[in-house]
Amino acid sequence: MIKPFNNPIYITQPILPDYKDLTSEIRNLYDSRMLTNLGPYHQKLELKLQKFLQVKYLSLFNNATIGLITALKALDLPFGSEVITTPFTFAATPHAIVWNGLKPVFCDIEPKTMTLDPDKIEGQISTRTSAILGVHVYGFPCKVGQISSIARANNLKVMYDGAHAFTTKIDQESICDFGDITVLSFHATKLFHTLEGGALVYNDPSLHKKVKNLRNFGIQDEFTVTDIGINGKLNEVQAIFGLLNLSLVKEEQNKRKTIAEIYRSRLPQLDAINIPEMPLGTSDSFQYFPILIEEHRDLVYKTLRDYNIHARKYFYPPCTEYECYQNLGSRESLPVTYEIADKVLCLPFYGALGCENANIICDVIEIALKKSS
Ligand code: T4K
Repeated sequence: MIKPFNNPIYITQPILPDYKDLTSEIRNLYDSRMLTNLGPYHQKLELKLQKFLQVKYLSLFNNATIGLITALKALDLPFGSEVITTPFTFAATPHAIVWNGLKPVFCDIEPKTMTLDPDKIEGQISTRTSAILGVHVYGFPCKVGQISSIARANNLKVMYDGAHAFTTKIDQESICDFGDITVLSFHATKLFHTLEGGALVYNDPSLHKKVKNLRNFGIQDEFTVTDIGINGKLNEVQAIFGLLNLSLVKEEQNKRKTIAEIYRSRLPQLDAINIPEMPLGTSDSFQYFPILIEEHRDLVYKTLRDYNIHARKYFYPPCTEYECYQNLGSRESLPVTYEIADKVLCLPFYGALGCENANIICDVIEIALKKSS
């Protein structure tokens, strides 16, 4: 008989650097007393990440939300203009639009990748539209080619929220190469993290100057402020964690791959369960493991919780159910979003989970679905 876990099994568990390595770097920090304001660890991490992801420009931020807000500001979109985005995302995505005095226009997603449906974007474009903000949800890439064509034809900027897509690639090319700016999250719940943190990635050198300036209050030098900037700086302790964690990412991904194989081999045997597949030619970031459950998602969620397994309904409800966005979409106008949000469940997914626990999670899901029949 399967017993509930004594300690909770969460959706994720952060990787952590070797304690001795960490303290030796912290010792250096004590000696230098340079704790923040784009210090040497910060600079080193920016360069390392640029190389690791093979991207042209990367600017670190203190979290992805401030990164999103700054990226939209850097694109210089007309105040009050409309940004087409997905309601199937974390609250930070539309919030960043509104924090810039812009209006989110929610467009439905397509069922395979759960990202913005390009065929529905055009119907949402008006004379007030200034940008498209797609989300590579769970690391599934948006249909970047089609979105680029639509943007080009309508003179729109394109931004991507790549909070879940740290190493996602399309045909060997980093997902961050597409669109004007991509935002990454390095929150503790992410595959690669700096406790809290994030980055903006882009190819345009003029954006680089602008982003760096906005990140540091718009300060040019000791006596000159040229932009209404923000404090988006990542501190040196976070940068140290980042440098040490970066060397653990590959191993963590391999462990997650093994867990994904267990889920993939066992769960599709259950009639109610579908596992979304990454499109051909794309490589997974192994950030989340979403499954879609017909009819009985909430029963599975609750049964897992009875066994102290904390799967998460990311992203239920859709953003259009939040009080602040209620007038901006509904089940009728966003049918695919609502259908996916009703079925989705993200399973615990981290290296230290181990094969045995992954199998127990599958057993409990089986038990839940038996109850339903
Ligand atoms: N765009 C998208 C698409 C996003 O998903 C997010 C964030 C953002 C933008 C904004 O990125 P940031 O500004 O945060 O960089 C979590 C994360 O806080 C959030 O970063 C993430 N997406 C979102 C999907 O998940 P919660 O409220 O679900 O987190 P919480 O505290 O319930 O954590 C989940 C589980 O992780 C816990 O049950 C236990 C475990 N955990 C968590 C933390 C914080 C740990 O083991 N250790 C920890 O330190 O939002």
